[in-house]
Amino acid sequence: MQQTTGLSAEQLMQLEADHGAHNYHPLPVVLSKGEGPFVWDVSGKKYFDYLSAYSAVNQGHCHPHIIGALTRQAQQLTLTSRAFYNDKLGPYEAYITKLFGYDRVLPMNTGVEGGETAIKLCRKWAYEVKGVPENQARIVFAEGNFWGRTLAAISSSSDPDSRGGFGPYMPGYELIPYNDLNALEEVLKNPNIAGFMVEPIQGEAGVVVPDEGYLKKAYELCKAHNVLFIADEVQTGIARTGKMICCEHEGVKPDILILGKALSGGVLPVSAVLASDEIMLCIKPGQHGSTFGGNPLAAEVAKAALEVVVQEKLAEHAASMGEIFRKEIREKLVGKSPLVKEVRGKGLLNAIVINDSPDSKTAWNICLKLAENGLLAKPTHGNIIRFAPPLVINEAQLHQSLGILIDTIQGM
Ligand code: IF1
Repeated sequence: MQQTTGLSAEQLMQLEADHGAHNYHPLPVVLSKGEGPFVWDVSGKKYFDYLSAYSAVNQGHCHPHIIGALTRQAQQLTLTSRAFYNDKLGPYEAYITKLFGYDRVLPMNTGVEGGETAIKLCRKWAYEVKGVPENQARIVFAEGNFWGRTLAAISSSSDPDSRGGFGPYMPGYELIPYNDLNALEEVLKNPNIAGFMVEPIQGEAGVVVPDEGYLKKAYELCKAHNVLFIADEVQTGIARTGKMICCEHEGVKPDILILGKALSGGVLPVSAVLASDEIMLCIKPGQHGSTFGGNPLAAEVAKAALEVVVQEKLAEHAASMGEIFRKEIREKLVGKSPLVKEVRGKGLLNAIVINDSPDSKTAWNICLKLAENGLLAKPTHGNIIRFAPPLVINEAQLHQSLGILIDTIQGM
């Protein structure tokens, strides 16, 4: 039975408008329930969720195995801090390191904290192992990167909206074009470069898929220059692109791997940084941490969330559903509808590019119409619409939702 507040959608939206910061511009839909690939609004209307909370809900909304772990552990012990041991962290750490093939994990909460942790770790390694002179370590990023909202994260951003008006910025970064191996080779000539931090597919930039071989070659260039390859798989990881991590498509094992979002199945903020002994043991007691990182509730939830991905073979499923998705969109929309220029993506991380300028309202209006017809998606950068349903969507549901998508766009 759905619990309601007794307030209308209009009243609920007005409360946010009146009392909340205006740092978001949501679609006018007020949700109050989720299950699998579906969400319901306060009036009981059902939608396909084609955003999955920005790929945090890969396992589907309120997955019983994850919610079971959450509710069991919530009644037992939620937080101890890392001043003491707890009985759930060790088993989780053993599980996640084995699953992804790393020596060690450092647990944090949000994705951006994972990125911060990776950079701190990389800098420490640069000074202690590589031999970079004090305070000289530099980290390379690609233009269009997005890894969160902290000052360290926006300091690497090339997006004026994310970055503008928040200076001064953090030093020690290099910015090169994405998908450009020559630029990477050039910047790596600087012996003080410690790491290259990159998204295997740029999410926020609009699901930008690099050329085949880019990641592999970038990794090899990093190796040749004794530079750490740091993969931000906060959005692309945990089966979203059809492999457990997206780098696997090119046989790359990152030196530092950052996971977040779906690591908890969207239940609470859980992130993780994975690395080898050589890298991870550069950080000693007292040098990094967090009140909530590694708490027993998060540990149980994350272990359960990963078990779902493994047991339900969500990576393979995402790969095959993604093939169907792109094939259908290509056959029915690309070039057929004057509105759709391109479809791109991997697994169930896809986007269509709308044939209009980034400052037009076309993509926003398509999303409003899609919502009316029972499918939720959100534009990014004005003229790109991301399509990322929960990976548990079955083939019949995929075809049904594709029907909504295709009919809506063809009808406009
Ligand atoms: C917002 C988009 C997604 C991420 C990658 C780290 C983080 C993110 C690759 C930080 C976060 C978000 C956050 C959300 C919108 C969003 C997003 F719209 F910007 F493009 F996912 F697609 N690395 N992505 O994508 O993780 O600290 O938020 O847990 O409004 O900021 P976080």
